[in-house]
Amino acid sequence: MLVRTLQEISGTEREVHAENGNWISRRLVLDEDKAGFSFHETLIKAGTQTHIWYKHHIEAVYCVAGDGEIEDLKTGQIHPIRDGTLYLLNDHDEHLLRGGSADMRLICAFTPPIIGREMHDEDGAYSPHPHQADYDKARRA
Ligand code: 9YT
Repeated sequence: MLVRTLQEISGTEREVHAENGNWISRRLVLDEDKAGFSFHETLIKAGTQTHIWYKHHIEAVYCVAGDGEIEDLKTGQIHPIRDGTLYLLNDHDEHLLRGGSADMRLICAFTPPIIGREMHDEDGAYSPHPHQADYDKARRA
């Protein structure tokens, strides 16, 4: 069993700040923890917009505080996000994530797991996992 608090990882390698200041990711569970997924708390700053397109990962995102919206760039649909809203990026969905009037606190799970200090590339993606093909096969992608 592993028990870890946000306080313990705050200010360490497991806390990643977006270069543009739009978000902070606190990576509570990483690849090295051998869970098969990674588990993060992400703060999305109010009033920001971030282009995201996880080409190699599936992400589940559950909002526990604040407000914002997600725009699906394939369909043009805009969905409000608030405490109790989940979205699942199960089709490598390209989207815009917007912070609303109060910072959003999001609980996020990634498969394949994030390894460490991944940052979005110019397309809004993270690099593939070293065993990407195994993870794709496991979810019959
Ligand atoms: C919701 C989202 O994907 N935000 C970007 C940061 C990401 N959640 C992370 O690396 O924790």
